[in-house]
Amino acid sequence: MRARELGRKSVVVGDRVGLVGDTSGSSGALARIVRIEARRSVLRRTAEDDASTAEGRLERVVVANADQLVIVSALADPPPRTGFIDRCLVAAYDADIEPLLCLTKADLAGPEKVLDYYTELELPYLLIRPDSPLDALRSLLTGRVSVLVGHSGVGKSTLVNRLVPEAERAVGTVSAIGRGRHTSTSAVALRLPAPPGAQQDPGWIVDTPGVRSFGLAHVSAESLLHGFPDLVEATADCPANCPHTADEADCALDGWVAAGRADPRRLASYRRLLASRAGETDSRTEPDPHGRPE
Ligand SMILES: Nc1nc2c(ncn2[C@@H]2O[C@H](COP(=O)(O)OP(=O)(O)OP(=O)(O)O)[C@@H](O)[C@H]2O)c(=O)[nH]1
Ligand SMILES: [Mg+2]
Repeated sequence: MRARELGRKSVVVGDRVGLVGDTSGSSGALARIVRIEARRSVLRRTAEDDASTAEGRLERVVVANADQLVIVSALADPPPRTGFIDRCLVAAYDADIEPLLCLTKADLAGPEKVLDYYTELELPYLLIRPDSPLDALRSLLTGRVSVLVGHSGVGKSTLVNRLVPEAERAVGTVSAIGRGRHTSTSAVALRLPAPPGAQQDPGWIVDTPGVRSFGLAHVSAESLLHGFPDLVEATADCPANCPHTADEADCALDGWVAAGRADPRRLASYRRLLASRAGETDSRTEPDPHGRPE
């Protein structure tokens, strides 16, 4: 239980805490959390993008002390959404957490379209199918705290169950998505099993409930650009205080894309995020085959 002296400070998954009381862990043991250690990293998201409304500012800490953000996207059922992946990348760079793209359901569709969109980024990725060995993923998880994020139904808990068989995380049917049904309802950190004979800390994996959107109201307009390393270099030629929006005639990003140095879809995605933060467009009204927001 939380000690009263913590006040309103909330304890989140991944926090390292100080305990007093019976820390034996035996049945009926009672210990109190008296201290939350300084966090090495904080992954946040807001309910919406718009920082000018109370709801938009409502900030949630997804996980503390994560080293790696595993962005889980299915290649089909539900279809991948690069707008959502772009948002996760912005959040990862903002929190100084390394991103890893996990493309699941590779047995249902190919990754070409998604990978083509990210060719200019050195974004590490893995393809996952139900029968594929997980050695490459395991070695990227070793010794680190990794958090899985993604829409509902993309296979986060399925992956956790394969990595940590005794986790017994409930997995759902994809038909339930879009109706606000999420199979996982809270974030849970699980210690990864140590391979036989291994000396190294195997690391931790955090399963989270599916999110409909990844609001970025807490990220400044300037920091949004960090999620787009393929565009950053161009802005050196922008006028001072360039807002990088489409109506800014001297913004160097247009010339950069016209010269073929970055994918026009990436610039469009960056500008959609800028506009969405400014409250100009509502990302929820963008067309989506599943009627879900990015
Ligand atoms: N064909 C195929 N189906 C998969 C794969 N991975 C997961 N699934 C199926 O996708 C459905 C949803 O999987 P979950 O693991 O519950 O998804 P989740 O991301 O944890 O969903 P939430 O907890 O709601 O966020 C289940 O029926 C899984 O069996 C895969 O690689 N291929
Ligand atoms: Mg789940």
